Amino acid sequence: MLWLVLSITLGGLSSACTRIPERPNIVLILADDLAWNQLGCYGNSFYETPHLDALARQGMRFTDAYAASPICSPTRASIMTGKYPARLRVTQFISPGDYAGDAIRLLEPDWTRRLPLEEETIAEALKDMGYVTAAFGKWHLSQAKTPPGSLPFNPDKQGFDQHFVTYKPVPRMAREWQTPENDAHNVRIITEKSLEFMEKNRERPFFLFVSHNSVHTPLVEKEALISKYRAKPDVDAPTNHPVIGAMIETLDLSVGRLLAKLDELGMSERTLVIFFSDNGGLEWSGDDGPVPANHPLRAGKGDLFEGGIRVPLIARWPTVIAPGSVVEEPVSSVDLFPTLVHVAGGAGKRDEIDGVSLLPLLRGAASLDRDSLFWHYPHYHGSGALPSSAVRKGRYKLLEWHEERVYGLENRYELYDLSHDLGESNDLASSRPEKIRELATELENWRNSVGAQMPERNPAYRSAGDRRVP
Ligand SMILES: [Ca+2]
Repeated sequence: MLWLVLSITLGGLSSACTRIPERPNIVLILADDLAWNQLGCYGNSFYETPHLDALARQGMRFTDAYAASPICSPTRASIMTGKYPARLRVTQFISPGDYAGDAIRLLEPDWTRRLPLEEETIAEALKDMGYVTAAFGKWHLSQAKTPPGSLPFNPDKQGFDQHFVTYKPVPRMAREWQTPENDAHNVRIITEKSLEFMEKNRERPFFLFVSHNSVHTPLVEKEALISKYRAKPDVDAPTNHPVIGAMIETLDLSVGRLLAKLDELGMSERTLVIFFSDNGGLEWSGDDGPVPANHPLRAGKGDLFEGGIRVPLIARWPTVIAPGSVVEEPVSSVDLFPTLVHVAGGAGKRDEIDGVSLLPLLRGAASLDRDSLFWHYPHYHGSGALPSSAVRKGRYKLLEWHEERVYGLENRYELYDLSHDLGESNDLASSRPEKIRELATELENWRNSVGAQMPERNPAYRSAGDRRVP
């Protein structure tokens, strides 16, 4: 109670004297399957994202930000807890069909199909620090994606005072979405609940998690908006998709509405706004097979190549972040938990979690006290991605393929120098054996340290099969 009285007193002082730092409001906006290359501020000239581009101009843009997983649920679990998906054992999206049968080389481990309630979430941590908390939109951390089945593991069981869970639309309703009134990917309802929450909680620090279902498939939007992108001169370029353009514009408009509300309420200065994506873009099919939708990055959602894991990250906090900052230090979704606790006035490092606070970067530091980032995906994915692990250390990135590891095959490792080879096209594995040994050892030590579950040899496996199609 004494603490509460003190904080109310300090809050009163700070509104009278703007020089005293206040605990900021926090708005975390998460896009679904938005690719690194799909925003204007990340170099895209086809998609229109004026509000996100302005957010980057007013704040900080990260060039080397990563999702801790190439798919939805594990990254979301890492955001909530600051822990690697491998440590949580939430390593696959919830829930795919099981890969089994005699054409599959590896059996996947028995992973956890929900975020266990005993894990401390960022909402619980901030709530304990006096924040009011809300989650609106996609959750995807329980086996059932929407109520009533999802209720036992919904956000209200994980520290969120208010919540509203949405899920992507069902494909058979596609015709209905083409009407002007539609809200196919729930962007409007998620946005309106967020605006209302900010309005109602303007007098106290809040943590608002705006978790969109867009731009995940199915690819649908209002016809009028799609037509605008169909009419663009460069619509035939392989990475340009008119429906995704329309979906991204809708998402960007939502961000604009949230930022306008912060301005209207006079809260922009004391609000940290973060925009992030949960994994890379899904590669769609063109006339000649999969389209390199994440170009210049290799592959897409499901893969540990850069296209699957490197994502946009923008942070704006006017009293702390210098406008127009660009940060090249590699950062991960596991860093959001310690960062938000740190900016709220707590400790920047907790022993039990994997991430580190990004507050030094937000304040202008060029780098963090951390050498390496890790990924572990012991699963197959519908995109054709195969079980793999990866480590990034400085300019180098090592990938390890588990089929090759388990069966003692060649080409178990691939090594890339991202400073010269962003597209991961020049494998250095045969020319840099000492680097392979160093990074492979580091990767294996990390897997052991977090108790990573490993895929195992499938005794029923009979066929060499096609390596890319499990
Ligand atoms: Ca996703």
